[in-house]
Amino acid sequence: MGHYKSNVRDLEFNLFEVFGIGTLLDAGNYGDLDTDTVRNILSEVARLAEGPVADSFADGDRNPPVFDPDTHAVTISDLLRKTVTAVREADWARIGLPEGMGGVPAPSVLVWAVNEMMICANPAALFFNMGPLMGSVLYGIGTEEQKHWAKAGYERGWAATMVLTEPDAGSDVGAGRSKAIPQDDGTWHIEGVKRFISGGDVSDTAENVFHLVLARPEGAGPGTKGLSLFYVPNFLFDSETLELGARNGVYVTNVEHKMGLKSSPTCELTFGATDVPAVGWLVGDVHNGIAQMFHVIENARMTVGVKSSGTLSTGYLNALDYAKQRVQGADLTQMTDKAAPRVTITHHPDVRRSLIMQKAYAEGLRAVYLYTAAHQNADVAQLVSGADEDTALRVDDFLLPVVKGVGSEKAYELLTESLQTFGGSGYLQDYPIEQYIRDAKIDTLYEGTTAIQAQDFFFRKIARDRGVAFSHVGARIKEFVDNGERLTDERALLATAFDDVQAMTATLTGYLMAAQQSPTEIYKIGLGSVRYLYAVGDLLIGWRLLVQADVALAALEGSPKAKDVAFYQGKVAVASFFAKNILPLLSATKAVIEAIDNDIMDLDEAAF
Ligand code: ST9
Ligand code: FAD
Repeated sequence: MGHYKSNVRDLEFNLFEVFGIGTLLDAGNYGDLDTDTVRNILSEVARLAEGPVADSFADGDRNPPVFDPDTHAVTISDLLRKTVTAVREADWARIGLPEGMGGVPAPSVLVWAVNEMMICANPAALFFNMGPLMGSVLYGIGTEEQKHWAKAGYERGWAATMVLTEPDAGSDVGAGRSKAIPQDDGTWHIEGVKRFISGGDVSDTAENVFHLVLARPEGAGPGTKGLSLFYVPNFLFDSETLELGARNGVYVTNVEHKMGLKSSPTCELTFGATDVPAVGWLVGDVHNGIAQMFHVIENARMTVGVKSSGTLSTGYLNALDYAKQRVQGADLTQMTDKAAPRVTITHHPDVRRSLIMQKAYAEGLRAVYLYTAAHQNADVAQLVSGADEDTALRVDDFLLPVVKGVGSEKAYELLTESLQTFGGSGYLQDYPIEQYIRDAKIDTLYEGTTAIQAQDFFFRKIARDRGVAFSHVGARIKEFVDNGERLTDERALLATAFDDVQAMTATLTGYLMAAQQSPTEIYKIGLGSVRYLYAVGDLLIGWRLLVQADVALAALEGSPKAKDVAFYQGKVAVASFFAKNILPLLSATKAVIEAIDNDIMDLDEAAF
């Protein structure tokens, strides 16, 4: 049995019982994809993920790719190559790609459910397969010729990267110094050094890699708005047939040694530092780089959130398996009887507390990312929340920092609970949890650190949106609170949590207004924004878990299949536990946010 444990039952519960997408599928909204086909896809993907994809997970970590600085090349192990090939050949990436590229139209909830399993079975290996996603963005924003490259490149299995970061430009992408020099033939020559580029080399698993690169055309203005987006392939090629030509002047000049995700080469890429220029093409023939790149970034942030939640899920399921078997100590009611029978650790209250917390965040984060995904298709959004097309887009945008920021932080935090369940054994490489933790830490860092997510959430997704998306989601929460016979205590707890979050939003908005007169008031938002993001995350998790519990209770009141009874009972218990144990903490967060002062901003650095 491999390390990876999928949770197809929970995915199906979300899609079919909570959202009810079967009605859309069976009405033909997504062509041949009907309910049965989607169920088959989920179980087929789980089989692939748990088997061939998961196979090289530990080996890739212990035997990471080797970089040869003389040839600028990376070599990978045969086992990792087999995984990468299995992923490519299975071609699940086709689901949800634009039809013009040969993709299969599918609701986003299905696409992300598939991604969860494929990515979390072996996250580092999946970095070799970013070509389809980058290609789909290029297909959406490129010129006609670039659309052809996107489609044909996908057919030829080309790999791809997103290239923003430089040594002095991490969170502050606008500080980037790489430049683009126009050529008479309409192409550009790119010069500069980018670092931390995932998949900058994919060894011999693809014949070509294309890089989507942010660089500043000579004479362009400062900041992100002065950046343009360029398509820069490793090998030049025939524009029509895509037959490979000469090597382009972009080379891997270093590969990082990392805490985790070791089989994903994280590369320094140097453009145009040799006799061979790094030739690039302006994407879409327009200078609108940062907005174009955000099409990639939005997908990547969602990917990271889904990866986090799915990693916690497999961590929890591994911990649960272990806890059911590990015998240690007597039941607490018999603690003074030294001859009492020894029990499995699932009998100990603290182990149960820990397991239910892991379950709550694993299933709660999944519920939130799938709710977000539901707003990526107009018909699904209408069905799930009554959002029209414009509101659906806003809700998707609004929830993204929660999926990424809260997902990555909470998954990392709760994975340490999964490890704790194993006792000392969890610290060993005999079990996958220590690697899950190392592989998951990066999720709070790349694609915008948590601080960046929190600021994006408040300033852009709430203040700039004038609260439109938040009001829509808030109205759905209120509807749930006010309507329903079941779970009355829990609904009351949710109502208080909702009021607390509303109050926090008002307080932060007050700081923003006050900053117009007194600029340092804005520090208070910076001091409170991560805390606030987590609070909204907990509110949303609590709400979605309770919605699920309501569905589960209704199912239990009917005549559920015997095999489903425990599943539904678990849904009710986890939602109730979360409401009683986590939601009340938001009142404390509210008090903290209301009492924020600027003392630590006034403190001399020397005093730290
Ligand atoms: C990276 C990659 O870290 C890591 C690997 C990811 C892997 C993902 C894989 C993808 C798929 C693969 C498939 C399988 C693979 C499996 C792998 C498993 C994970 N929304 O506020 P302003 C735009 S890459 C939309 O003034 P500043 C907008 O155009 C590196 N657009 O910002 C705006 O103009 P306007 C990632 C947004 O002060 C303009 O930017 N690095 C948004 O100039 C300017 O906005 C980062 O993420 C938004 N939320 O710049 C950098 N925000 O206002 C993080 C801005 O007119 N830093 N725009 O609309 C930031 O995000 C900064 O806040 C900043 C600030 C750069 C935006
Ligand atoms: P910094 O920006 O220097 O941040 C340092 C600390 O300061 C952080 O805690 C941060 O939250 C905080 N901070 C910085 N600015 C602010 C602010 N304005 N407000 C509040 N706090 C702030 N990049 C790519 O372009 N492509 C890739 O494929 C890619 N893959 C990566 C893979 C790995 C394994 C790693 C480690 C990084 C990758 N990155 C990639 C880069 C990644 O996106 C950056 O590391 C990330 O954006 C943070 O930038 P930085 O490391 O320079 O940290």
